[in-house]
Amino acid sequence: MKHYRNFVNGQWVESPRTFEDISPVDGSVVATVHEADRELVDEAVKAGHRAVAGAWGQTTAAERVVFLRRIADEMDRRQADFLAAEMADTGKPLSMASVVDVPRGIANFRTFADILATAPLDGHRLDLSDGAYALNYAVRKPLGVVGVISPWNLPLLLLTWKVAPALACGNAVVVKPSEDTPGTATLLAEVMEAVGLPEGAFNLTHGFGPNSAGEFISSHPDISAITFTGESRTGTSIMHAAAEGVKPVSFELGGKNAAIIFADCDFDKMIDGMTRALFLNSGQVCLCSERVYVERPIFERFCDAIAERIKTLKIDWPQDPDTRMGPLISAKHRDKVLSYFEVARQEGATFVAGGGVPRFGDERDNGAWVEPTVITGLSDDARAVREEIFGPICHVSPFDSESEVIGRANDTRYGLAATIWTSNLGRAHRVSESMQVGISWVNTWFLRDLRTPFGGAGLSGIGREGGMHSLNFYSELTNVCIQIDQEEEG
Ligand code: NAD
Ligand code: 6OD
Repeated sequence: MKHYRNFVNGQWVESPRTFEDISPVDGSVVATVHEADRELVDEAVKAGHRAVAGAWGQTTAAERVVFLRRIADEMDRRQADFLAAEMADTGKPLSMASVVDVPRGIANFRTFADILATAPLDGHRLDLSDGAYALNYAVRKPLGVVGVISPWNLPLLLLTWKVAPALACGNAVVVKPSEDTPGTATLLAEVMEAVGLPEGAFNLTHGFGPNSAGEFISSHPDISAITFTGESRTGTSIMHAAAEGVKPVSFELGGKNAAIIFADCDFDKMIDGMTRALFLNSGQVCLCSERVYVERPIFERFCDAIAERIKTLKIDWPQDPDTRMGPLISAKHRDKVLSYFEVARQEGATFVAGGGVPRFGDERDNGAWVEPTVITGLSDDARAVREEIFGPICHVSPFDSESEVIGRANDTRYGLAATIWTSNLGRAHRVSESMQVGISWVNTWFLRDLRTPFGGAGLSGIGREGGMHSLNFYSELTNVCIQIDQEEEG
C-alpha cells in the first residue's frame, strides 16, 4: 500500500488525518493520502516566503532555466513511475497517458525553460515624453508564493502547466492536487527533492476543497496569487476568497464546447478527429465537444459513422496498449454522468449509441465505467445540451446555414473551445474567429503549441496562460523611469 505524504519546506510530512485514493478501474485502494491541515498549509506558505527571500529568490533567470531543465530530465528518467501513478489514479489508458499526460508534463518544464532563456527585455528604450528624455525599463519580479489548485482529469499535465512558469519567474509554490489524483504530484515533489530545488520553493499539500487544503490556500492572507483549474462553480468560491486580499487569479474553468461540421469537410479525417474530441480521456477533457452541429446534408451519415466508430473503441484495462477508453474518475462522477443520461432520456433524446454501463463480469464491475454515448433530438435549451456533463456523451443536431450555427454555438455562458471542420478557407477563418471562445481549432482538436495564449471566455475562465502570457501572470513588472537631463550640469 502506498502512502502519499505532504512535502513542505523540503521535508516529507505526515498528518494524523488520512484519506483513501481509490482506483476507478475496480474500486480498490491505490494509496493512503495524508491530508494537510490549516497549520501545515500555513507552514508551507511561510516556507515559500522564506524561499523567495532566501536561496530561491537569489537565483538568476539562467540558474532557474537550469533547474527547469533538470526537473524535466529527472521526470524523463522516471517516466515509467509517472505513467504508473497517473494510470493508477485515473484509470486512463496507456495509449493516452504515454502520449499526452506524461510527455506534456515534461514538455511544460522544457518549454518554460526555453521561454525564460529567450524572453525579451521589457520596454528597454529611450523615450521622449513631456519634452523630457527618459530611459524606461521594466524589472520582472516574482509575485511571491503562488497557490496552485488543480483538478483530476489531466493531473500531471495541468499541475506542471502552472508550476513550471511560476517557478520560472522565481516564485515559490504551494500546490494542491485533486484529492482523487494525488499520485503524480507526489512523484513531482520527489523530483524537486532529487534535483536539489532550494527548500520551500515547491510545497505540496494534499486534501480537499472546502474546509481543507484548497480553502486554506485560497483564503491564506500571505498567498500572493492563485492559479486554478477546475469547475466554474469552484472558481466562484476561490474568487470570493481571493477578493479579500485583492489577489490576482488565473482560472481555467468548465466548458460546453461546440463542434461545427460542414458538409464540405474531409469526412474521414473529421471522424478521426471527432472521435478524439468526444471520447479522449472518456470525455473528461475540458476541451471535449459536448455539442455537435452537423450541416444537414451529412447529419445522418455523421451519426451512423460515429456510432460505427464507437464499436471499435476498446474499453478495457488501462495497461492494455489497445485500450482507447477507461473508466470515469470516480463512482461519484459516474453517478453524475449517468444522471445526465437520465435527464436526456426524460427530455426526449434519441440514443444513437451507448446510454448505459459496460459489464465485464469481473472486478471492474466495481469501477466507474460508462459507455460512450451519442444522443440527438433535443432542443437547444435542453439541460443535456446546456450544462457541462464532463463525460463521454455528446448531443448532435443538424444546421442549415453558417449564420444559424454561429448563433447557436455561441448561445452559452461558457466560452472555452470550438472545433470547426470545413475545406473552405474563407469559412474556416470567418467561423473560427466568430466563436466566443479562448481557442478555435480548424480541422483538428487539442493540437497545442505551448507558446500560444490558452484560456477561456465567460464562465470558462479568467486570463490567458502560455508562453509570455504565463510569464506576465506569474510576475510583477516594476517600471523604472530615469529622466536624462539634456544639458550638462554645473
Ligand atoms: P473541481 O472544481 O471540483 O476541483 C478542482 C480542484 O479544486 C480540486 O483540487 C479540489 O479539491 C479543489 N477545490 C474544490 N472546492 C474548492 C474550494 N472551495 N476552494 C479551494 N479549492 C477547491 O473540479 P474537478 O471536478 O476536479 O475537475 C473537473 C472540472 O474542471 C470540469 O468542470 C472541467 O471543465 C474543469 N477543467 C477545466 C480546464 C480548463 O483548462 N479550462 C481544464 C481541466 C478541467
Ligand atoms: O493544454 C493545456 O495547456 C491545457 N491547459 C489543457 C486543458 C485541458 C483540459 O482538460
